[in-house]
Amino acid sequence: MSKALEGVKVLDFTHVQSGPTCTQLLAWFGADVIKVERPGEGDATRKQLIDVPGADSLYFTMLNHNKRSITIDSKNPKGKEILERLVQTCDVLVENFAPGALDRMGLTWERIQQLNPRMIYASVKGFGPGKYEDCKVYENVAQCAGGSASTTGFRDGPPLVTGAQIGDSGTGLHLALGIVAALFQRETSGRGQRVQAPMQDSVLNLCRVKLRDQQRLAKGPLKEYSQHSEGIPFGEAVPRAGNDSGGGQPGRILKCKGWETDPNAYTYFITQAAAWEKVCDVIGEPEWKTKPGYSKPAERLDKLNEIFNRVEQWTMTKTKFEVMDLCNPLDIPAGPILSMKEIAEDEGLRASGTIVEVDHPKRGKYLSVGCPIKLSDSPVEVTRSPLLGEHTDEILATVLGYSADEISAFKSSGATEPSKKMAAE
Ligand code: CAO
Repeated sequence: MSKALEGVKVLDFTHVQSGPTCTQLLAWFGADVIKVERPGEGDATRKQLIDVPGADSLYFTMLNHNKRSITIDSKNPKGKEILERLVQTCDVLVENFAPGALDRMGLTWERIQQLNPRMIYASVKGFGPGKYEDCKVYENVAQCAGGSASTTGFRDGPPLVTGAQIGDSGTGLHLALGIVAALFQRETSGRGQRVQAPMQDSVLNLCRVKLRDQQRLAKGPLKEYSQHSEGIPFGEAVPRAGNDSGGGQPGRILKCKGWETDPNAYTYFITQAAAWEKVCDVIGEPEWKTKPGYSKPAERLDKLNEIFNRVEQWTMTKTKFEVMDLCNPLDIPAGPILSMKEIAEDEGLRASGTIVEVDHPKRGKYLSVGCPIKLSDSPVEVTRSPLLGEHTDEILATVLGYSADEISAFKSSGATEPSKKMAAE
């Protein structure tokens, strides 16, 4: 069966997490992703958080499946020449270097357009144009600058970053969509274009509901926030809302049986208006169905703490899975708080290919997250990440059409070896 992006060649100049997430998705959809790495060193994550001595880290392997690796010193004249040849041959160039780094390699947008007017040139930077545009940015900086940290955590605690890598992987997803849209437009325009997804903007996009609440706040208190039922006045900015539901249906994280010893014995529980009568029955408060002040959603807003405390008395008598099993048939939305251990063992996620076991020549078998997006006509087979420079010869021969003699001439130019400066470091 063919793949959705079959025939698309991606020159992958990405490193760390944001860019590699994007190009991994493109590879899973069938693109030929050629990862260009610094000779001798490669993507810095290869050597970060090492758990198996001598093998690429899980950080690297889990973000670089289905790619090929070529080592090129982009500062060596012969290396520059090869890079320009690759720009002429590929459809997409993806990079997430610090601002200006690609320009300093000689690959400005103007030069790229001269070399290949059909090239789609996609970049991740921390910030878009403005006073911070030259900053280097990592995940948590983006979470803070994009509005996530100020709205995450509890009102009486400090801002919090989330475990979900919304700054890096979230931006990679945004960039991948931009690239696919640009490839589609190129079908009619015949031209490439620039695609930019700043991390701050991508995080903000994921925090859209908080900007919604910022504007609602000007009109009065946010009644679905628990601080409203606690009688605590709101300030000028959207506060941290703990585990309150971000939607119109009140929800909280509640303790379940075993919470005293198991840090994940909790459930998310939503008192959805449509299921209110069933909630009342299941927790043993049937009179709340008709009781004034409790029967209508708007009347309940100042009593959410009392109501959730009562629901929690019930959930504490059940395991998180029993809560799920009892609530689901009644259409009461609830969900267990799953640990990473439980997720790793989840049969459903394994069956769907979202959790996959991959074999690697240097580290053996390991678990990874497969492609979470399922295309019925473009199935994904996850293959291991490349070793550093593993496909240098193959790419020179098959993509650029180099003969064996040309490949050895290229190699003796030093462009695939660590530069003296790098070797000394
Ligand atoms: N050959 C020779 N040199 C190479 C090379 C190659 N194949 N590949 C990279 N380099 C060089 C670059 O040219 C650059 O050199 P100069 O600064 O001298 O021009 C240098 O390596 C380092 O690149 P960098 O500045 O991007 O790397 P860094 O480790 O200092 O910064 C990061 C990392 C992530 C902070 C920065 O790249 C960045 O801000 N990227 C954009 C935002 C982003 O994606 N952040 C998310 C990262 S995941 O948390």
